[in-house]
Amino acid sequence: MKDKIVCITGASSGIGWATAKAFANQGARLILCGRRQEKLTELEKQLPVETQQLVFDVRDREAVFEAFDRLAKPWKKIDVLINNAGNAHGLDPVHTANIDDWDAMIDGNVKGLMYVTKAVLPRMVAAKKGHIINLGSIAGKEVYPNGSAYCSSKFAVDAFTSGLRIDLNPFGIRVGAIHPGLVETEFSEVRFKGDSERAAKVYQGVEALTAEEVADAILYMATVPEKVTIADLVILPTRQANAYVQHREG
Ligand code: NDP
Ligand code: 8X3
Repeated sequence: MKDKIVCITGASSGIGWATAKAFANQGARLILCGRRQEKLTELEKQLPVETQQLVFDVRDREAVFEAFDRLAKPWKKIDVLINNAGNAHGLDPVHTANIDDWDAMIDGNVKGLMYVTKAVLPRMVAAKKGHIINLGSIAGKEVYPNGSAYCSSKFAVDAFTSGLRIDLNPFGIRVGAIHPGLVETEFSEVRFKGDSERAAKVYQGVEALTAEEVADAILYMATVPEKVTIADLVILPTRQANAYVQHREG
């Protein structure tokens, strides 16, 4: 990873933040993306490597392309793109769900990931080199109650990842996805719109994964020999059997 350019979306929190640290420890140069510039600056101060910040909302198509256009030439040669930005909004049955929540999830988790990929791809294709790692979810493998829209967004990430791997196969560009189960981050705070008590309950008694454990798995995906592609990696807390079965203590 030494001196490789690694671009991480959603670096301002959780899995993205931990992934930035893991790759920085291996000497990668990092492009850190997110909407909260102050968080990206806080992270940058803790990293012993060269970094660039790109502040944009992945849902804003023009902002995405402008941000990558603005990068100085040497930074445009991205070796690894980690499409991590995303969130759940709400946990509701279809008939009572808020349509704005649906828009946020489909526009961010699906279209946003596709826009960023499209912005980064031309140079990878020209160089016949590169690696794209998408953050899916166990929610993109199985549907759980009240999660239809979030699960749909992550099923779409899974499908897009498979399609991308097919399309990029002639160019030797590696494409894979990691699908975590419960990871204790800001994720549930965002899902429940700041209701910390409800968010904390999601992780009670299940020994959820940490963001660092997921980051280590992403680093593994990125550091296997170039002839190897980890196409699909599901990572769960041991107490979680699938998207909707968790053994809770206490
Ligand atoms: P966090 O809420 O801690 O982090 C989400 C990150 O995504 C933040 O950095 C946020 O940055 C960024 N982000 C969200 N929406 C946008 C947007 N519209 N534009 C730009 N950036 C955005 O959650 P996690 O770290 O847990 O989640 C990271 C990824 O992992 C997501 O794709 C999530 O779906 C997935 N995942 C999470 C699991 C979990 O249990 N936590 C399990 C499986 C998958 P900012 O707000 O600064 O823009
Ligand atoms: C996040 C994991 O189970 O809350 O993708 O959907 S879950």
